[in-house]
Amino acid sequence: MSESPWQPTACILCSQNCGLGVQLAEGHITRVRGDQAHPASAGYTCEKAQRLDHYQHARGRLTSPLRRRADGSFEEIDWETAIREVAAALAAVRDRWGGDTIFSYGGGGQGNHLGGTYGRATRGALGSVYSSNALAQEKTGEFWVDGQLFGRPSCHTTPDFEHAEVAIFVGKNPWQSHGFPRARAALRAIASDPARTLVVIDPRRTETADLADLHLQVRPGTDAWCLAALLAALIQGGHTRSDFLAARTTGFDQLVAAMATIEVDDYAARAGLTGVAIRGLAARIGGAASVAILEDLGIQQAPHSTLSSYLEKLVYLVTGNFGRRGTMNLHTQLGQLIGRDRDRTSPVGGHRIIGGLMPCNVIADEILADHPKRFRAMIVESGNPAHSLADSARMRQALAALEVLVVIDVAMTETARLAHYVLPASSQFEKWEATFFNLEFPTNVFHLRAPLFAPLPGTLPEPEIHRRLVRALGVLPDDVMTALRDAAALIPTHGRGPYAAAFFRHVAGRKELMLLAPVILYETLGPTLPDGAAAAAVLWGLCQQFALAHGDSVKRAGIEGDGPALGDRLFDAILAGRSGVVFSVDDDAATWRRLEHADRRIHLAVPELLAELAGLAGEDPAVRDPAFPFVLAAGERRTSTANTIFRDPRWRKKDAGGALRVAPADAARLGLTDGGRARVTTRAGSAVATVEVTDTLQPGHVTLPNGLGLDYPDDDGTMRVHGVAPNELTSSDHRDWLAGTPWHKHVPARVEPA
Ligand SMILES: Nc1nc2c(c(=O)[nH]1)N[C@H]1C(S)=C(S)[C@@H](COP(=O)(O)OP(=O)(O)OC[C@H]3O[C@@H](n4cnc5c(=O)[nH]c(N)nc54)[C@H](O)[C@@H]3O)O[C@H]1N2
Ligand SMILES: Nc1nc2c(c(=O)[nH]1)N[C@H]1C(S)=C(S)[C@@H](COP(=O)(O)OP(=O)(O)OC[C@H]3O[C@@H](n4cnc5c(=O)[nH]c(N)nc54)[C@H](O)[C@@H]3O)O[C@H]1N2
Ligand code: SF4
Ligand SMILES: [Mo]
Repeated sequence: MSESPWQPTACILCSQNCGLGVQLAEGHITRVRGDQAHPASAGYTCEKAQRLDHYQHARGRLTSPLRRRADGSFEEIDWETAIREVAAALAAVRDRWGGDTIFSYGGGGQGNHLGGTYGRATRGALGSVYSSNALAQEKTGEFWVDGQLFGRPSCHTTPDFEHAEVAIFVGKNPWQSHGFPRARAALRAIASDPARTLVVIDPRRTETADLADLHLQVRPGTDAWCLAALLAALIQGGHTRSDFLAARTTGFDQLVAAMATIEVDDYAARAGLTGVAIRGLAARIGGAASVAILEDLGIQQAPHSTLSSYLEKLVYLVTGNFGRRGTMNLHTQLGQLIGRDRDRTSPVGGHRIIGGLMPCNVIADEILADHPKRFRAMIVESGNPAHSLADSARMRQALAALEVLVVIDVAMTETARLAHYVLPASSQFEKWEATFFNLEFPTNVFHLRAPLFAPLPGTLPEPEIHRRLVRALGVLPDDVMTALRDAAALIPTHGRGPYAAAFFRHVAGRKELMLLAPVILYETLGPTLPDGAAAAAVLWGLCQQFALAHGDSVKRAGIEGDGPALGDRLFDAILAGRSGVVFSVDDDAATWRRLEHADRRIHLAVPELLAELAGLAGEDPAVRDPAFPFVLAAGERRTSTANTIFRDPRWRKKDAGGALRVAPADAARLGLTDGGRARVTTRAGSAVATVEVTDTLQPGHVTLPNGLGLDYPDDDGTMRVHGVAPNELTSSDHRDWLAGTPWHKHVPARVEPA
């Protein structure tokens, strides 16, 4: 086998998208290393990237559009038929029930967001207005809090762990899950520096906790008490920054009043901690020159989730750890991951829609309700809601009740099996791809990846799928397309100036056309782009918008030009920079300019959450239903998990079956042994898993990994399910009252030998 030269690409397994160099042979990715030229990851990778060929070369890749027959089986159809029928079926739902009854889900996973931008054009052509994705089962509570504090849910903060004196992780295990650049290297650097402090708040002694200077081993689900105690200790101990609070915030008095009655020792005890430990942490934070904090699923998917996000943010805000190096900042974004709009509500249940995202836990209700505006059709792209959303049984029932379900995926997923039409996508290494996980400050990086392989025969990249759907829906105005094509023809001789002028004249400002803009750009500008990079055309529009809004940040990144020329140069740099490019370098004051409240201040008091906070006094988090005495964390990140991006179970070197982790005392009491089998039962379901006995867990706490329970063909072609699908065990009503986010980390459960 002769291998190709090293080629630049990126890892698609988590939001870091580390730059990679890969070698290829006979359609396989044979060697993988970190790409030193990538401006953010700079050669860093974790062990999982070595296994990427299991994604590229999985068995059971889809190679033809499929149509479901009346008996539930699928037949292969050609692309022309598929596009014509899908467009007609969706248009029929639009005409009969309204475009707002066509719901869309997904649009990208950990490594692929380019396709999702084109999906917006299909939605625009259909008048579809409701959508969601995985962010609405983890991050929308945090986004809502950001909206209250900073002005809009899209005001997203990023921690500067590279420079922070104190780094705090709340319900986050970055050793395994990463979540910021070069995570393990950054953690080691903090841990080995005596002047810096690594703090972990987690019920489990995680790999990150093992490195930490301070591990607050909270009782599962009690972070609201822990963080309230910490905040009270900061305020009562005089560790707040009054100059910062006076100059930059409003509402601090209301916080002080809300905190006045909180007994630090009492709240700490309810969280399984001591007042001494909480006060010690408060003093360390108060005395630090800089503190950065990252929260994740451990609080976002546990009781009082939105309140916990709020309290976590108040910890850094009341101590003035915001808007400076080593603290928290508001970063630039080349493409918005979420909508900028303030809240709307869902059509049936009136549930809060945050950042444009429908709460995932109510999607089934919004389909199954007897209501004129229930969702009748759904487009799912690069997401597997029948597996990844709460209460799989009910989700399957809802998906089966749709008049039209269209799934765009690389594999025959649990969701695709319920579809009327399945459209096979080219893999993420067979097309131009990129993500909008560009979340860093002050230096922010975007990476456009070139394809490594030709598309698998029978598959199409999403931009082409959406172009064909939009065409079949007949919404592109001929005169506009002709004008733009004529202007594009001048690009070789006149540059993109005339094209930009034509685009601004014919498309910009016309709402119905702006919705279709990705496909308009793809069809007209796309063919002029080098190396067949037509799918990058949508980025031209984003670069223009970005340069207009953040011209100084673009220039600081070393890109020159003025007006539309600056956006053009940025676009050219992205097209040329195969290892990723710095597109934005912020100045120190940038965070303050990004505050979206009219008074440019941070609004500390959030009445809804202060009311919830007051309720903590009367709640005893230790109370459990005797029928379900355990807390099951359903979906832990491990070295052997990567969402459902790998369907091939052979990628797992360790923990192949996805063990149920159990504390030694519980194992002894229940007669469970390491490697034995246990049954775990919740209100929603029951499953049997292999047991791993581990002293990293507290008694009463058990965990299962995320991403397992997928089926995959054996050597002889028989389908076999590997491990437990966590959402067979979760319930959709077990969720946050405000954001609707699920409490997957806190599922009441019973465990017994099997
Ligand atoms: N290896 C790997 N990495 C991944 C992924 C993957 O599948 N595999 N997925 C990616 C994705 S999509 C995401 S969203 C991130 C998620 O990344 P994380 O949020 O770090 O992942 P989890 O392991 O789900 O949960 C984090 C921690 O929460 C703790 N926890 C559980 N209950 C509680 C609680 O009540 N309170 C507190 N304070 N902590 C609690 C758990 O012990 C765990 O250590 O990971 C990303 N990275
Ligand atoms: N119980 C429980 N449930 C959870 C979690 C948990 O901790 N516990 N974690 C949650 C979290 S944080 C997340 S982010 C979600 C993740 O779950 P999902 O949002 O469902 O996303 P992924 O598992 O990343 O996989 C998405 C799909 O993309 C497909 N795919 C891969 N490449 C391409 C491509 O190029 N084009 C197309 N069209 N499709 C492609 C894959 O085959 C897969 O079906 O799961 C959530 N579900
Ligand atoms: S899984 Fe995440 S941290 Fe590991 S190599 Fe891939 S992108 Fe980087
Ligand atoms: Mo996630």
